[in-house]
Amino acid sequence: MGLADVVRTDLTLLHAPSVYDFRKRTLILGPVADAVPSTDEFEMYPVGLTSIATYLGRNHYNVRIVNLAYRMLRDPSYDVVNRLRRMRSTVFGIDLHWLPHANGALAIGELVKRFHPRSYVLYGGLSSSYYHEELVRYPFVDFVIRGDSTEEPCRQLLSALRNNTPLESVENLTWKRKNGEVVVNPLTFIPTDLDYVNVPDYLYAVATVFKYRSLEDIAPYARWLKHPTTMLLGARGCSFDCSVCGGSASAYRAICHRSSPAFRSPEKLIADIRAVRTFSRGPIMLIHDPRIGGLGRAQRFFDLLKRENVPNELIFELFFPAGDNFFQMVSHSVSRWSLQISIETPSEELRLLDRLKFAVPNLEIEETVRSALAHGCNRLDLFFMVGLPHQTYDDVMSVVPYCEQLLKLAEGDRRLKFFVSPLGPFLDPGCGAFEDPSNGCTHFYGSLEEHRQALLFHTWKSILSYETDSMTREQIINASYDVAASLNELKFKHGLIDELTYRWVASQQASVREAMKKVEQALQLPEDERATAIARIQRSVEGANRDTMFSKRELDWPNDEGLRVGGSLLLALVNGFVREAAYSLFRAAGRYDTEVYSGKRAPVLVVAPKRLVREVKAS
Ligand code: B12
Ligand code: SF4
Repeated sequence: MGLADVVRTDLTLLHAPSVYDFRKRTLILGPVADAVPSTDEFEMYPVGLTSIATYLGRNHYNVRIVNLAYRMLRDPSYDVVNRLRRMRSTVFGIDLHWLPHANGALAIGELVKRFHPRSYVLYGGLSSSYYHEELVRYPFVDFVIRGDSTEEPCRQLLSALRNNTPLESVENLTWKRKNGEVVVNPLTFIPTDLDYVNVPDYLYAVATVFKYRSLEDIAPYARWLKHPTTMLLGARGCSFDCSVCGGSASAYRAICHRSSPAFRSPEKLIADIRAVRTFSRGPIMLIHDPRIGGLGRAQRFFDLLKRENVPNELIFELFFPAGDNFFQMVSHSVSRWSLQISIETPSEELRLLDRLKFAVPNLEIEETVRSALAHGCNRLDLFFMVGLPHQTYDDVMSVVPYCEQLLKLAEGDRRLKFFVSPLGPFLDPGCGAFEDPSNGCTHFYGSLEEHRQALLFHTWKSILSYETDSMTREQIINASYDVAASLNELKFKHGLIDELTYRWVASQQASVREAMKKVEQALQLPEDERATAIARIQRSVEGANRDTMFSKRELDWPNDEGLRVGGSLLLALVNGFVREAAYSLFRAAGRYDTEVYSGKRAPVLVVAPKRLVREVKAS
């Protein structure tokens, strides 16, 4: 005990880029990140890293988050190897939550182990949980913690390592004995609700800017400082079962053994909004349809929201139709609000076949749009997807006339925004379409290692992990660019985008098609000429992944007023500072594990994962 305990970092959480050496490789990963705030290196870390850090902090462990992907993107000369070499930590935790990190996350783990052979390397996240047995067999991996809620198992692990107690008692842990034997501890930590921890904990993140003197280590994504959209996590898990989603009800049953979502209570969501307001005037997005936990919960949330008088814009998702009653409730509770609706396809039949959201007649979608706009929705984003099972090229192209029809119904209302993007780069492991080919998809990569290697191909023609019963990979790519070009025209024609945006997207589309052609031609060259030819075209390929379906600026919120530094933020920082000082005293006194989870655990599912997926499908 003493000073060494106070300063030692117990856990360093590292977020890797999608491809480790993306700065050196020619890559056209495809327009896979157009619809999310981050770039195609997926520099956004899982929100749960902040909840792990804050939960462990309350138990007096020192935890630090370092967003390596963001650092590498921001600064082309950022020396990641040197940075890793200089770090000190008992455990290095790496998120492999999204499978597109398979390459970067494994490379970072390998480097960490090389520089710190006596430290432990831990992985976690949905993909890690799916591939835990394969993952733990890599020589540089010591531990995988499975499940959607790992704050308490992480504490148990740090406690076991500190006190040298048996690892068999750490919930959700997959690990190796000294002789290499793999041990899979039961997945028993499945909290029934999400109130035991702050998630996301933005104030933890802000406080650590001062503790570790780095804003860049903790920044969520490249454009965040200019466009600080924040989010509230309504639940872990989902009650829907879309066949292409690795976060569907059946996927959570199989991967996390969760039988129903863990919801965050309305009271906690309001507390989260208060925390965000201390530093941001920007929009706040609630993840998941507020109604999936029942109408009573939604009503309570909106009642509390009304009392808060929140000036920030609130963005809600909808998974099924809503009418006048719902929108009345929303508009009475918050002054500015918007909607995001992913109907994925205008085909009613496909939505039903693929078990998607809005598996209802189009008339109900149109009525939802009408009602939302009539009740003052500030902006309504509609998302469509390319590459769905059973979806033909013509189905994809039908997105454009459908958008035109919606515009006509809404009398050209410019609050309507349309977005289309392909499903990719990978089919989510655990989703119905991945687990069972009768759902209409064939995937080319099954194991984690295959996905890791796939990310090294030069274009998304080979990286894309699947084809469907109705389109090959090449057809999915062509359909993506064709529908995006048509939609760009439509948006310009109806004044939904300005001329600059229209021209920019059109020129990006032309460049990416040209770049794809050049790379494909170079790949046909004899092996000894190939590398030089690829290096030569590297420059023209730069930026080819960006703004090809639409401009990222179209996703920005116009009244995004950015970060603010006011009295309440300063108060929160002082609180954070006092709290950290108190934790240090506890650490110096050797007092750990004082706020152990005492809430409910969901019953453990005992059926083998693959069978479960099939059972859910059959039912
Ligand atoms: C919200 C969300 C987003 C948000 C991101 C929020 C965020 N920063 O976390 C946005 C919209 C930006 C997003 C983007 C993407 N998403 Co998304 N997303 C979701 C969604 C709807 C909810 C996620 C959720 O509930 N998280 C809560 C829990 C599960 O995670 P958590 O609290 O962050 O972390 C806990 C655990 O995961 C674990 N954990 C995580 N990391 C680590 C690390 C260690 C060391 C340990 C021990 C534990 C651990 O412990 C945490 C704390 O308990 C799911 C669908 C669903 N229903 O799950 C899809 C989902 C997770 N997304 C998915 C995908 C594919 C993506 C994209 C790659 C899509 C794309 N091509 O653009 C991008 C990646 C963006 C990036 N990284 O930059 C897939 C992932 C499938 C897979 N296995 O790969 C999902 C399952 C479904 C889907 N297709 O949308 N997503
Ligand atoms: S895509 Fe479907 S299953 Fe996945 S989180 Fe959204 S509603 Fe749930």
